[in-house]
Amino acid sequence: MRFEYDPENIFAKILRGEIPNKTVLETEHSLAFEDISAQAPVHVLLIPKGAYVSYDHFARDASDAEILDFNRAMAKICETVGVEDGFRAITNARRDGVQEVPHFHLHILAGRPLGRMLE
Ligand code: IU
Repeated sequence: MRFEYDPENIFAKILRGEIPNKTVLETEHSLAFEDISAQAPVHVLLIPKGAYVSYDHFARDASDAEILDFNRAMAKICETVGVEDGFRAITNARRDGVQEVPHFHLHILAGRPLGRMLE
């Protein structure tokens, strides 16, 4: 699989500081911020700072340090935003996954019953 990263995508602009964001957490290799169109009381997007298009791209090409940082950031967010009653973490990829922004991001949703996703 060949991944082509578009440096003009909106999350790349956020990472370059060209567009403001409501930061939840920033680490060496990752950034988390509030989704602009929240689907739940908690709707955080966690992204790597590296130029990865999708989860499979990130999981294949990111360094161990980036992958560890991303996962620890995920745990830190869960500790700080209130997910005692549960949460959903999802990522969309490419056309069939209906990915709108072509920079890998994990949606973290919580704060209300989220319903069944898969039957
Ligand atoms: P998706 O997984 O690529 O389909 O979702 C992209 C998300 O990015 C979506 O939930 C948007 O509300 C969110 N988003 C944002 O937080 N800020 C923006 O400027 C834009 C999209 I454009």
